[in-house]
Amino acid sequence: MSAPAPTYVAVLTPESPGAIAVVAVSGDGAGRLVAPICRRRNAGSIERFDAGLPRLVQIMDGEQVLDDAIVSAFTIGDVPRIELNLHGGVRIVQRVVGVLERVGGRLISATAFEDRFGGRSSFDRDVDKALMVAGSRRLAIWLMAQRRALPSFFSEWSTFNDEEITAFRRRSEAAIRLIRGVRVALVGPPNAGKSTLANRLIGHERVIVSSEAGTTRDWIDETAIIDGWPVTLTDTAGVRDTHCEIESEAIRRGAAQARSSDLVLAIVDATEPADSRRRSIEATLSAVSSDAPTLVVVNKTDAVSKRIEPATAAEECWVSALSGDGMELLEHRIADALKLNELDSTEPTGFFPAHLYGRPETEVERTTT
Ligand SMILES: Nc1nc2c(ncn2[C@@H]2O[C@H](COP(=O)(O)OP(=O)(O)OP(=O)(O)O)[C@@H](O)[C@H]2O)c(=O)[nH]1
Ligand SMILES: [Mg+2]
Repeated sequence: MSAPAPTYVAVLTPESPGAIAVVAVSGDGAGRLVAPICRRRNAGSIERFDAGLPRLVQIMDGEQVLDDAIVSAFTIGDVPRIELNLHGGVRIVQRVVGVLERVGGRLISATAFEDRFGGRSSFDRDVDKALMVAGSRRLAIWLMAQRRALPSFFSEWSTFNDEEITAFRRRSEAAIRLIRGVRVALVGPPNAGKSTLANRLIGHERVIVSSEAGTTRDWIDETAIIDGWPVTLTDTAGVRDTHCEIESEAIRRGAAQARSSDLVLAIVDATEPADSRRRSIEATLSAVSSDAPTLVVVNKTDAVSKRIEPATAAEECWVSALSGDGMELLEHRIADALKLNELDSTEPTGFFPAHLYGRPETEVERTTT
C-alpha cells in the first residue's frame, strides 16, 4: 500500500506584523489534520468543517488555547483546502504552524503552495503582491486594470519593435518607482512653512508647526496621497548657518534624506524680498546637493497683498499652506515631476523590474532559486 499523499501547510500572509494572518492547509487530509486541533468555544470538539460555512473556533495546543480563529473550508479544483484566519501576531502564527506540523502537516513556502494549489498565474500573483503594498485607491484600481491589460501584452512581447518596447519601459519606470515607494523631501530655510505644507499634503496635523525658527529637528516621514498616488513625504529641519550642534546634525540628516529622495521641494517664504528668496533657494539647494529633480514652492501667498515678482525662473508653484490656495496645482506638479502622469491611461505598463523584460517577477524568482 502506498503512503497517503501529504497534507501541505503554508502561511499565505507576509511574514510581518499585520491584523490577521492566514494559514492554509491543502490536500485530501486537510479536514482530518485541522479538526482535532480545533474546538468549539463551549469546549465541544469539532468533527469536520463544511464547505462554505466559516466557523469561529479555538485553536488548541493540547489544553492551551493558542488563538480564536475563523476557519473556512472549500475546494480548489478538487483539492480540499482549509484556511485558518488567525490574529496577526508572529508568535501565534509560529505556534499554530508548529502544532500543524506536529500532527503531520508538511510546511512549504507560500510560493510553493501557490504553485501546487493556487490555480493562479504567476502574473496574477504579481498583482496581488503589489496590491498588498498599494497605498492608495487610485493605485489599486490601476493595478486591477493591469491584471487585464498586461498578460496579453506579455504574450505578444516577441512581436514588438524596439520603439514599442522603449515606450513600454518608459511608462513602467514610474509604476516601478511607485510600488517600490516614492519619496519627496521638503527642504528650505527655517520658518518657510515646510511643516505646515507637509501637514496640508498629508491631510492632518502630523508634524509640529511654530513661528519659532528651527522647530523641526529630526526628519519625519509620512504618507501623503498626491493626486491620488501614495507618496512618502519627508519634512526636514530648516537650512541655516547655526552654532547649535543638535541643529547642525538635524540639517545634515535632512540633507541626506533629500539626497535619497525622488523629488525635492524647496520651500521659500513669499513675504521675503525676491533677493533673499533667491539666496535661500541657492543656499538650500547647495546644502542638500541632490541629483533629484527640484520644484521650488513659494509659500505664504496669503500674507502678501501685492503681486510677487519671481526671484528665479525656478519659482514655479505659488501656494498658501495655511489657506490651501494653490495646493491642487502643486499636487499636479509633484505628480508630473515624478512622471506619474505616465500612468493616466490603462495602457499595458509593468510595475516590477522583471516586467521590463516581458515576464512576471515570480517567474524570475523561480528560475533564479
Ligand atoms: N500666513 C502664512 N503663514 C504660514 C504659512 N505656512 C506656514 N506659516 C506659518 O509660518 C510659521 C512657520 O511654519 P512651519 O511650518 O513651522 O515652518 P518650517 O519651515 O517647518 O520651520 P522650521 O521647522 O523651523 O524649519 C508658523 O507660524 C506657521 O503658521 C502660510 O501659508 N501662510
Ligand atoms: Mg518645520
